[in-house]
Amino acid sequence: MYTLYYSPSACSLATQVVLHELDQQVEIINVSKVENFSAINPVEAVPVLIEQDQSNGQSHTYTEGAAIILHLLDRHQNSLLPVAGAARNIGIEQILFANATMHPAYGRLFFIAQHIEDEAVKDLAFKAAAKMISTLWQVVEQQLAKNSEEENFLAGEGVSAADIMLTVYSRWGASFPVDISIGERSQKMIDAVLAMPSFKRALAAEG
Ligand SMILES: N[C@@H](CCC(=O)N[C@@H](CS)C(=O)NCC(=O)O)C(=O)O
Repeated sequence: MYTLYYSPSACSLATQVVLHELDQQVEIINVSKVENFSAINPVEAVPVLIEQDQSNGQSHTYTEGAAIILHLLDRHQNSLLPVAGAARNIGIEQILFANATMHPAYGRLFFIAQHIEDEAVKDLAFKAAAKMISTLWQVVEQQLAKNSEEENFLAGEGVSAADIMLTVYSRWGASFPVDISIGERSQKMIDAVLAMPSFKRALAAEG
């Protein structure tokens, strides 16, 4: 049994989608309703996952989105990450690309909106951040182009964990006055993930 701390539409949405794909029960808790979240995660960031061992009642707290997802994929049988070989390495690389490269690039948009007051500076900063994000989507486009049109996902056959993570981040651009260019194959991958019942269920659960 899992408990997931989330913020609506944040990166924690990807963790919830993965849990649904793995057919795992999860209780989700909105951090805005938690009084002392820093006691749970001193970084004060979601996702935080609590895993409860039913046999002995002990629980373990996991933080850092990529580590949480890799832990879940290790623990439960799945098709979101190839089990071995070069394909697995690519799948892990893509998860880390999503978490450590694309997520921080989008994170700049939130930072600019919150911390830069001068409108001209803000505009310049938004443009520079959007340019970087568009460059990263080109990298995604090139990775997708290595596969056939039918297998238009980042780690070969079928939707991978990295596809889910990138799809969650792709939704953030609409909240800012920026033009982000997403290639055709990347958009096709995003649309396929958005159409997954697990994605719709996770969004509905967040309300
Ligand atoms: N390195 C962390 C970063 C997570 C992160 O930035 N989460 C954002 C939401 S997408 C958050 O909770 N931000 C709130 C804050 O930093 O105060 C991870 O990958 O889990």
